[in-house]
Amino acid sequence: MTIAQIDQPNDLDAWWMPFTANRAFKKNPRMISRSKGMYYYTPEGKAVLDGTAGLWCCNAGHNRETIVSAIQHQAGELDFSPTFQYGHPKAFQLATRIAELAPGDLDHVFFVNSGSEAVDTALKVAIAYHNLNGQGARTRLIGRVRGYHGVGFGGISVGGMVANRKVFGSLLAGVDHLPTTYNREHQAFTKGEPDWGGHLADELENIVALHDASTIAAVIVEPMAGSTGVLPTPKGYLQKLRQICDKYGILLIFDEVITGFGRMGYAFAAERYGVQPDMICFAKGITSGTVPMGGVLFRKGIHDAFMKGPELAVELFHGYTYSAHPLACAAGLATLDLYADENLFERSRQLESQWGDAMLSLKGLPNVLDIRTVGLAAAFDLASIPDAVGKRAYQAMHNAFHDLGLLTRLAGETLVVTPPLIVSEDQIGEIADKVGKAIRSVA
Ligand code: PXG
Repeated sequence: MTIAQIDQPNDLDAWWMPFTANRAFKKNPRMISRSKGMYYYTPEGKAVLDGTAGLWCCNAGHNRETIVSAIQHQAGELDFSPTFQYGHPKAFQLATRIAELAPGDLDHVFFVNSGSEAVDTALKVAIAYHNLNGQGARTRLIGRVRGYHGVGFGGISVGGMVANRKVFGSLLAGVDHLPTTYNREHQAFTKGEPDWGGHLADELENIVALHDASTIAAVIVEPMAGSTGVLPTPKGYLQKLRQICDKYGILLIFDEVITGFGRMGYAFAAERYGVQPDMICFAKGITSGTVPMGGVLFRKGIHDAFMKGPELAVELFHGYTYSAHPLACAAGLATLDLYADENLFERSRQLESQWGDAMLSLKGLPNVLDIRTVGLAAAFDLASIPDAVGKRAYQAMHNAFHDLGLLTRLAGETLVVTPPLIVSEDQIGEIADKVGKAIRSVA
């Protein structure tokens, strides 16, 4: 039996795939069975350049030896241990390491298993924090149009991508949204943060005027909206949000599930913008995608507000069976070592300009309505085929995989590329070349 035969699934029917056009996939699959460095391999052994770091998570590239051996070793030493009322050393070590990377007094870490759980954790703690402070009327949560905060009920309530919300009922009550920061007329083909749009943070003043600050718990935003198709925040926007939140005692949450761990050239985008949020949600890059893990960083004052009452009492009635799973902690520690040893956050920062120029060089190709780049991320908005919205980008993604050997991501009619931070300068050129060919293939 050949390796290809061993790797072939025998039936595609039973697995209901997430965020996937299941019927189209099962008619014409894009199958991946191995990975190494910058590459995926199909069951037939064909190499596919990873243009997306998996799903924005494999920032250190694939199957890196130190991470693999840390996970293998951990599985043999301590497979699982409870983290309710018991601890294991690597959870404490990893929390300390993450707190050291975070700006200011964001010095306490709560572990979860995904970005969605990180978001729900942050939103719950925001409401509980105000409650503890005698401000129990502060329950409203403010998100942003085109925001993505995972798929829990909290996350889709503050999220602003209509397809993720519209068929799921009435969602959380008491949620409002800032407007999107994207405006093609003012921002098309911008490299980095657009000059236009900082003033849109002032919309928070209007929301406060409508609901009154005394009812608002928190604002949650992504420093760069990734899932919706790479929308960098305009210059000055996040700073302004911080000022308005401070003015009204509203907590500011940065959802850094995508922007954390090097995508924007820093451990956290908060550092890039010089803005200190009250909480940071993270996931994905913490283990370079190898073992599921997420978490929330809290400022000292928020954590300390809970450390009152009888010492034997549980302070926060929240947590998951797999919070701080030993395999995830081992993977996280090895991943942070690798990021540091290879200066990958700095590398991402140094490559950003070349990356942006390479991607923007595709301006002028047929059907390209806008190209946005920031950090090591880029998005290409394509014009829809009349009466077949989404088909052009889907076909481009499919052709890139099968004909060009490049993994890309789809967001509606937008193609997205976000490579591992180990991408070489030549591979940046290769990604631009192949994205260009994929776009031409659907002209
Ligand atoms: N917050 C943000 C900002 C995210 O981008 C989540 C929360 C949820 O994380 P989990 O681990 O629950 O999936 C995300 C996830 C894409 C893509 O192609 C983006 C995400 C997930 C899958 C695909 O843009 N973001």
